[in-house]
Amino acid sequence: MSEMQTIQWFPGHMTKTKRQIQANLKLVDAVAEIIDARIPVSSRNPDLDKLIQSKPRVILMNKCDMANQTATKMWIDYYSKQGITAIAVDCKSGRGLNKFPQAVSTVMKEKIERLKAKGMKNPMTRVMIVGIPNVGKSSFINRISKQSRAKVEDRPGVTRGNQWFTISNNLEMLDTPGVLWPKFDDQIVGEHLAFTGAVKDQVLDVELLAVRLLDFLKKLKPADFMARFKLEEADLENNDSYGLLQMIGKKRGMLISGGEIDTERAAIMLLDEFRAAKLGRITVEMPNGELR
Ligand SMILES: Nc1nc2c(ncn2[C@@H]2O[C@H](COP(=O)(O)OP(=O)(O)OP(=O)(O)O)[C@@H](O)[C@H]2O)c(=O)[nH]1
Ligand SMILES: [Mg+2]
Repeated sequence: MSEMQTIQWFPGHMTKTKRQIQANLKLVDAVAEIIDARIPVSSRNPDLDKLIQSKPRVILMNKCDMANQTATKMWIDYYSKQGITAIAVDCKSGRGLNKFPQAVSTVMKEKIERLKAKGMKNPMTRVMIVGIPNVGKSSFINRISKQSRAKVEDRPGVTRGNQWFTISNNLEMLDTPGVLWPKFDDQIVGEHLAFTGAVKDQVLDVELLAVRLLDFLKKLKPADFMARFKLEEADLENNDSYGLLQMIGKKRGMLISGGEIDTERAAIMLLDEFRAAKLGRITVEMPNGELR
């Protein structure tokens, strides 16, 4: 069980988290915001912009190995047009992380130039990581620290209690990420977080969630999904999503006594396979909002 499944966000907890992040923000020059490349809207914290204000930021579109490559490119383009630097990363394998130091330099350019003009030779940039639960914050820290053979050092006096990773001779990272809440007051956001496994299943009816996922897959028609369950276009047209769930359960031989289809088991299987990207590399949210 991961840490995120035990996190309960309640107003007092949110206030405390906000304060901690605000305190840590004072120690850093920039923020690395980790989001899930499959749900770039739903995996962002609604209050982050207000929290970090004008601090330079790099968006890390994590889990890009499970997202649609074209969609990820569209998102990076979309951010770029708004003047936001975003990079696609896969913190499980480490792919894309080599672009991180350059991305930080890009967002820090003005400040670094100002400091250099004042005579500072090699100004240090300190970065902190923020993101919602389960988005890959720890994986990112583990990966980037291994790649840069980082030392973990305690710096009493400068930042009591905080540890820093040295990424390069001018880049350091705070090793404690800021865990933020998602926008859970929006129903669609809640569903998308549940599709990807960012929120626990117990809070949602698993069959209902599978039906909502099938509503989405029916429109998108991903080739891997169709092939995996040997579905034809006509199957999608002639069945509602619950009918489709029954069909999928039947194809997998998920029956209960009396020959009835075990739709609960089928729902769990479908969600598991979606979360493991076995139904294809699927991005649920697009910059133009088409899929919402
Ligand atoms: N496929 C894939 N899985 C990833 C990636 N990054 C993280 N994961 C997986 O996502 C899960 C959560 O990753 P963590 O690094 O623990 O996420 P976290 O943000 O630290 O989570 P909390 O500490 O619970 O808030 C783990 O099972 C990771 O293996 C990625 O880029 N690709
Ligand atoms: Mg973690």
